[in-house]
Amino acid sequence: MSTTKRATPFVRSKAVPLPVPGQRNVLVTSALPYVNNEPHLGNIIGCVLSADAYARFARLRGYNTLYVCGTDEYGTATETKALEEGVSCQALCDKYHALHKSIYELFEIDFDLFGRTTTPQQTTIAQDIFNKVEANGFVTRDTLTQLYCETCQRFLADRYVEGTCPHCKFTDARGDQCDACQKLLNAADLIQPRCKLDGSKPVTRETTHLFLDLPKLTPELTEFVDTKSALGKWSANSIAITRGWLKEGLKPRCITRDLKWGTPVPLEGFTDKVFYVWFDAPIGYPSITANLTPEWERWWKNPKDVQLYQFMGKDNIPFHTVIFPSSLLATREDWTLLHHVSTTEYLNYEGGKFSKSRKTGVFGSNVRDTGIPVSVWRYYLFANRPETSDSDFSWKDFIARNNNELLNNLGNFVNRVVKFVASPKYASVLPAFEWAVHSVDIQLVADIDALLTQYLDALENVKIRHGLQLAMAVSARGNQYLQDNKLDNALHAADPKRCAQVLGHAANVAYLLAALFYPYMPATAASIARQLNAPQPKYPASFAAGPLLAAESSHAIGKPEYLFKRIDEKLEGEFRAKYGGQTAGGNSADAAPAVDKKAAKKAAAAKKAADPVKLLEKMDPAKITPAARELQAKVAAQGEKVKTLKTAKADATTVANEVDVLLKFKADLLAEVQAIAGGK
Ligand code: B3M
Ligand code: ZN
Repeated sequence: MSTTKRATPFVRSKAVPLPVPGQRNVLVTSALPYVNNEPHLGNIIGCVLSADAYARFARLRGYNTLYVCGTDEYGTATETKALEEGVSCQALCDKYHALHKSIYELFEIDFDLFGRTTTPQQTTIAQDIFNKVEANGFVTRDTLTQLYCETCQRFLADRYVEGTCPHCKFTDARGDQCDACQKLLNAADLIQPRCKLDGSKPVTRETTHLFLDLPKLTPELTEFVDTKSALGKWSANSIAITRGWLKEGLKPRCITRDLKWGTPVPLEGFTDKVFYVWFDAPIGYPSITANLTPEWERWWKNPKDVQLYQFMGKDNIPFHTVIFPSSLLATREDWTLLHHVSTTEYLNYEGGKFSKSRKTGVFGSNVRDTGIPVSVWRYYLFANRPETSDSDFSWKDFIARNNNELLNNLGNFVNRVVKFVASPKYASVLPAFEWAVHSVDIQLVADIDALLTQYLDALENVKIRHGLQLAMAVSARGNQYLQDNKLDNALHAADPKRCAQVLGHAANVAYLLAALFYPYMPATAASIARQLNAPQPKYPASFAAGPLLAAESSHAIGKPEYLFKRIDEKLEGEFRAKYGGQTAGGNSADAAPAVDKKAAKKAAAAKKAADPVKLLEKMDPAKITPAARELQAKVAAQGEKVKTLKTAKADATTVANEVDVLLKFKADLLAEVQAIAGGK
């Protein structure tokens, strides 16, 4: 069903881009995906695809642009998955790195390099950063008590421990969270803990770890946030989450782990430990660049000339706005620090969650299997990019957007123009014409110019979804122009001069569309340029300034191609049946085992019954005591705090402590509510 050829006339130079002083130099990164899964549509729009649109825009604008990404390969996530699949960590990383790479190739993500974090460059740079941070006095030590399995001879990360939940006594609680009562746990608090790997009973052991002294770095980090968040126009949620962390007060952050699979710590007494992934992973950005060019420091230690744009899901924010900048500041070197952070919320699938195990949702390789061209997928994901709130993938909407927007608007416009020129009366030669002399043409040019200005402004500010709407508006304006001026054989017969004018303006709009859609649908843009037999389009400073194509002399065009094809609405049901989603019989999420459903319902009911906030809401307001009101406010505030910490992926201990405070407030409130009900 593929209609747009992938061959692109927009061939990039193979030379590694480098920043040039005095020019605009843009360094683009997207969050490094873990190597333990196959990415789904939500993952794809959440980082690599969004960054790709911006990087393509920046290149087309003529900025020196470098876009790097790669797989995040160290840490427990990899170890766990390798155990599960019964392979070595290295083999697991190789497998998933290749999988990610092929999916991003399918999606036409134009990285300068899609690398990985398990390279010698990573070790060198991470250890070098650490050594400087340590020499400058920003590393502290602390001794923790952790579970140790004597059979495995290793400290057990929380997720390697199971046991009885201290809160609800569920016997299969995980070390980091209880699936029955949902409470966050510390593995050390489990009753009768057991090692998940061999079932034996772990012992407690003391272990000394290294900490990044965030309290000491707070003043300069605050200054960095104050200046950069305004300058780089950070998204509202990234500012809120970062300020939340600062307000809360930064605590020393543990940067080492008792693991094998990671970058070794180069400090006497700690050489059997590795760096914690979240200290190590962001260093992947410079180290991947170092895998591309020995001149990587020209990008990464050059804040005067380079602006760093980082793309990620919102749960990654504090690691990029707090932890990583702190590590870099503590080196006392002049690093290129975050300029603009672009974050996404979550993409849902048919009103539910993507889930590999439940076979719900579209994953990378499914996209290939559908045979629907990647341009359509890219378009849909950008049009529904969860920029300011969660959004939803639905097959109905997907098909409708293809048929109504891509095919009827953009495809129709370009096809009408090219086909008309290709017809025998013009024999594929766009005639010379007068530019913007007729009042109707002057208006068209002015309207498109205004849209172009807005489009450039939107993309400069990384408003990716809005930029796409504006590109579509240009196409719609083109269609309206063709309709108003009745481009057809009769016009050609009656007034060849006017006909050439209409065609000339329309062809120029089509050519501009190739530039406007290039960041979003590169294959589509390439097809438009090919059909017009024109070189890679650039963004003109102004559309009104003069035509991009033809005018004074005639111009031979290429062969018409169909940009898009109709997708039969009947396929909606078929796709749902195949990839999950709401069917007449109900939501596929309901396909979960009935026992699960029952247990979950029971747990929810029990929770509700004991929820003092709900009880309070049902009460006669006149009876509610000031003490109850006060506790109610405390519960609400503390609930918010816990929510923020969880979204920000604060460490488990911090969250657990705050959850305890919340539970205490709730218990107090429940007692108060019961007292009121009992007629105190
Ligand atoms: N791998 C987490 C994630 O994929 C992590 C991002 C690292 S970015 C340096 O959500
Ligand atoms: Zn529990």
